[in-house]
Amino acid sequence: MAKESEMKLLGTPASTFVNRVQFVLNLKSIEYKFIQENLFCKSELLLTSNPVHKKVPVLIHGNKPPIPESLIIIEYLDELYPDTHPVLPSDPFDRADHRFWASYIDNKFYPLYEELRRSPEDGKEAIKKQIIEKSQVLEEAFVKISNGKDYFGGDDIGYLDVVLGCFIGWISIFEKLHKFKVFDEATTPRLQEWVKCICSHKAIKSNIPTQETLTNIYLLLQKYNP
Ligand SMILES: N[C@@H](CCC(=O)N[C@@H](CS)C(=O)NCC(=O)O)C(=O)O
Repeated sequence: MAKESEMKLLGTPASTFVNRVQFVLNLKSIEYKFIQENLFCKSELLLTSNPVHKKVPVLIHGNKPPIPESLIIIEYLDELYPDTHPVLPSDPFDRADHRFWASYIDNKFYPLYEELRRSPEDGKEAIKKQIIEKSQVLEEAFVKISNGKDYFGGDDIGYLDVVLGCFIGWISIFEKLHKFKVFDEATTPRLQEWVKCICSHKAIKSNIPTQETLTNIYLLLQKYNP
């Protein structure tokens, strides 16, 4: 029988969506057991814990049924431990606004990277242009939400910082491999500074996969899932 309070996280160390959950577990100083998955040969535990999507992350908290989907896990943890480093804002309007931008990041911004990876050469420039346009939209959101501070969350990391922050490693790989700049001094100066703050934050840096790991995964994806 699992202990009532034991936290288990099913994931892979180089998964962005898993990393964002790890960031929140770190911020809240929650101890957890990491159960490593092989996404090329999924375990019975993953298939039965997330039968609908069969994806990581999945959180298993004690004897409760498993919780899939990174944003749902993060909100669960935030409600469970509201007093230790809350990540969502307390004001209902601000919470709605942060959820809007989280949905924009997951459904409009990040999917373009997968499109870029899979696109034939002659389609890549148009996708890069869309990524840059969307990064400018995010810059405007950052300026409005951060209110002159270092993070979307203000003085310290909040919900949107972990939601977008988990993609920093991949963004940098795409910049190198596809020779373009997503966040830069001229077009997104505030987000460029934000990237530096995120990468050096103690709750974040230990769970950002290395550039070498991500490059190897990129090459594997190109080979087995082009
Ligand atoms: N919307 C999901 C996305 C999760 C996701 O795409 N996970 C990837 C790893 S980064 C996965 O498990 N992929 C395996 C597959 O697609 O079969 C979330 O936010 O948790």
